[in-house]
Amino acid sequence: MKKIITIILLIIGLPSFGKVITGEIKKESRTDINKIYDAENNNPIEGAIIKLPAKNYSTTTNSDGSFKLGTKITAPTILSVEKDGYKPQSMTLSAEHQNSPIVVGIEKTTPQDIIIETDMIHLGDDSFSQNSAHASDFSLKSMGPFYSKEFKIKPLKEHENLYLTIGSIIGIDTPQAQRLGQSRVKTSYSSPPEIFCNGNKIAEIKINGDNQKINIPKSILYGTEFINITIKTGRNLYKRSAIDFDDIEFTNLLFEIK
Ligand SMILES: [Ca+2]
Repeated sequence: MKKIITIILLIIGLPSFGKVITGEIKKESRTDINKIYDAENNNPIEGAIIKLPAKNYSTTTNSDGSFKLGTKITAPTILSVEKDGYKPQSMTLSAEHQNSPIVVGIEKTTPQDIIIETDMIHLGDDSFSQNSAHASDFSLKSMGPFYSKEFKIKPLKEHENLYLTIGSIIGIDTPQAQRLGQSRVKTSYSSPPEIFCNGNKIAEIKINGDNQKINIPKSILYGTEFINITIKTGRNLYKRSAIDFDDIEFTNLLFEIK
């Protein structure tokens, strides 16, 4: 008899209960835990290092890949993930991430990957408007208007190409960044940061964002195994009296041969 009542209750109750339950699950998942997992097999990753460099905050993931952000996100800031054997990963967090879980899949490195930089680099002159893209979260001192690094690669095979990925970059005040609402500077704008490889300009970075990928033209790699990569920040195009370099921050430079 008890069984029958239960079943009847379930049948009568389900439609309305269903709604309530769904609502509760949604609410729970909004405050759900942040997690780092292996992008290939979906396994949680323990011991990954999570950093918010601008906030001087760092933590590691638990055995289930979970982690807590012990700090409040009010303005866009870069979160980076590091784990031995995996490609460094980063993402730009905004205030919206405060109330939704941060779930990041990371990929194993291959012998073909060359990790150039995992530190946060600040280019510019430490003089910037508070309206600049993400300026409120700049915390590092500038290393000057450009960054440069040299490394060696094996000669590329015919079918192989070399790609540079910039994990995350913030602070760019170009007209394109302004149009996207990334910068609130109204009275001026800057030229884009430029990327040089072995002295050749190969790209301009016009907008802020994560995982911007650049194909290095093979023609400039012939006959050399040394790669010099230089990133120059832009300059304020409205300032005529003195040079004002655009203050930007970036992290995670990765070269991949594919
Ligand atoms: Ca500046």
